[in-house]
Amino acid sequence: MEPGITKAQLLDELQQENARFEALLAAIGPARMTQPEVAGGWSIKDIVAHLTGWRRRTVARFRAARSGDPVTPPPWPPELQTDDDVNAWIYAANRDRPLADVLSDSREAFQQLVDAFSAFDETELRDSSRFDWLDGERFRGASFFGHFHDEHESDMCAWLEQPGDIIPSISMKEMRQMTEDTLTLTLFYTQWKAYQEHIKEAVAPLTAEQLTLRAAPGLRSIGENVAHIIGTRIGWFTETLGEDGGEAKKAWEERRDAVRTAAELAQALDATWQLMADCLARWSLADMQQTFPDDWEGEIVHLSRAWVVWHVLEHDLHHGGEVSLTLGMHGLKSGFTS
Ligand code: NI
Repeated sequence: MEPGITKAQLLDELQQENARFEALLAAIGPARMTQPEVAGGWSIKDIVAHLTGWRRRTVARFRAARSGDPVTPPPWPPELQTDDDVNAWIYAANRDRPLADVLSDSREAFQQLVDAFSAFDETELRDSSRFDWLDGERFRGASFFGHFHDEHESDMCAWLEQPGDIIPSISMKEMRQMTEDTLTLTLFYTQWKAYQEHIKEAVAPLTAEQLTLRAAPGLRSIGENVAHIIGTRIGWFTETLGEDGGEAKKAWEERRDAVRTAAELAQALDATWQLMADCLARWSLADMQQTFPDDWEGEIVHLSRAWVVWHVLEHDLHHGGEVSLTLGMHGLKSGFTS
């Protein structure tokens, strides 16, 4: 380990590097990970499998350094000598595997790496003679993402920035400069949008009759749940926080008691998402901390913008779950119900 850093710092660096890697994968999204020919004929899934393959060798080496046992041989045949041969083997072994398995392997291998380091104490980590394959080279957290940064990150980012990107995303250069807090928030917001897209896709094809389906007589129907999600977004952002709801609010409130079609609900989900996304992009940390009075069953409470954002997010998830359950109960399968 590099002199001057502690074991805690090393583990922290590893987690930060991994959070950036996961944020990049989240921004690319599963639909695009299996498209071929991103880089030299490989898909994003192939790149992830490639990184996992080599990471497993690293884990095996550190485990052997810990236990004193011989290094567990890698899964590829011992006669493969060059990196190119090994790369071709890893590619072929993973090419036809499901994306979910490849991603879960990647996460498992990262956890194994963290566990392998955690098994050493700080003095051992500083003793480079224990890690003979490193030839005395000192490492830190970022070292274990070096191959990703040097060889694959730019291809993955270029792919992300192609026109037609479904998730408007920040550039990777910006992502690298982010603090951990900002990175986590960006991930939450990006995935919140992905979640609302799932609700929208599940609801858009429904007939008027299907929108009236409910889980039990006293509960909201599918259409009522989605309308409730939309109305709640508008209520908190415009009435409590005083944002100008613009067209999103006007279009919704003009027909306050109307029964909406699936297309109207889908459109209103988009319009209210845009209203919220514009606010989230504009608000500073100080804005997020500013409070607003709200009448809570006769008692005035002071709620921060940050709390309201959390509350609307949880409200989307809560009623989105109800929509998913109701769809499933009535045999309306969609990607959202699984
Ligand atoms: Ni509610």
